[in-house]
Amino acid sequence: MIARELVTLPSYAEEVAQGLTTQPKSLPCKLFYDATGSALFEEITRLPEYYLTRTELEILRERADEMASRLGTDVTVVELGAGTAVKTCTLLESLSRRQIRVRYYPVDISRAALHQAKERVESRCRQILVRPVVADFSDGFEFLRSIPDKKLVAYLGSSIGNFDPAAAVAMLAEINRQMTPRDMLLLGTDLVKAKSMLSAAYDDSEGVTEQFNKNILVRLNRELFADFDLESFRHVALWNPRRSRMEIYLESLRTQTVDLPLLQLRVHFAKGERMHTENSYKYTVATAKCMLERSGYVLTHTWFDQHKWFALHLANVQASA
Ligand code: AVI
Repeated sequence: MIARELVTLPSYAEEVAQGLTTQPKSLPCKLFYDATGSALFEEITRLPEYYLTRTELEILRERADEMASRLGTDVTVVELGAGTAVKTCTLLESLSRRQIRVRYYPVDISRAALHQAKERVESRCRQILVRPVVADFSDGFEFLRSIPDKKLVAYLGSSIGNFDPAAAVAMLAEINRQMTPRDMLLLGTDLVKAKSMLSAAYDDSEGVTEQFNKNILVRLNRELFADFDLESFRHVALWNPRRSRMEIYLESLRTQTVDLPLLQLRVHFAKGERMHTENSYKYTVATAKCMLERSGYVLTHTWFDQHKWFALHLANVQASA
């Protein structure tokens, strides 16, 4: 017996209840990222099948000088969702060869990750001034206004791909509203490619992505006292060419009932029923350009890796009419 009145419900409780009582069932992908989920995602980025992270890093390494020359001087780098700042170092180093002082504002929800980011960048490049910003993007992007210099706002890692197109445009437009006409955006998008390669990236042979996906259930068991049986669900990753996205599900392997006492819910799953947990949109240059234009930017340049698996787009803020 759980005394409900003594337990504070997590902020996501309402969303979970909604997702489990609507057909088809779903769970919000933001639930992936507790401490275990973040560590599992780090592991995913090192998997041979998950080409995204290393390919983006390759572009940044090979094109950093070219990027720096396009950015001009006196630019401050603000990286949204910076994590431990593994990717940005090379670009910061190239910038610091061109200007006396480079300022770097890594922005993340995780204080621990930001601490590591500061240590990493400062140890590699002494002339870079690191100013970590702890922020939750669901509270908006007003903190960008308090950074006075000409800014490069970097949003890397294909994180934009986890938003549906309308939400992606809304978010990029919100960022845009906090930018000045001399600021720029550097956006990383994964590109449309062969189904076999995409499927492998989201259903790796070691089962790390499966563990990452099921970690949502582990979290609901721990935080909502739910009784999901992990063995009774399987990880499913499907390419949807019509919507240009990978779709991630947890599929029920049997007819079963799950209790979520804190939500006063008993949820029935049919055998083979799929619960949606994440989308990962894949872009072409044309669809990325369109998304940027609809959000108030002008695409000025796109860099690719040698196979054209991933793209980094540089965009200016559209001049207002
Ligand atoms: C964080 N995001 C960009 C990852 C992606 O590729 O969409 C999340 C992920 N989901 C499964 N594998 C990786």
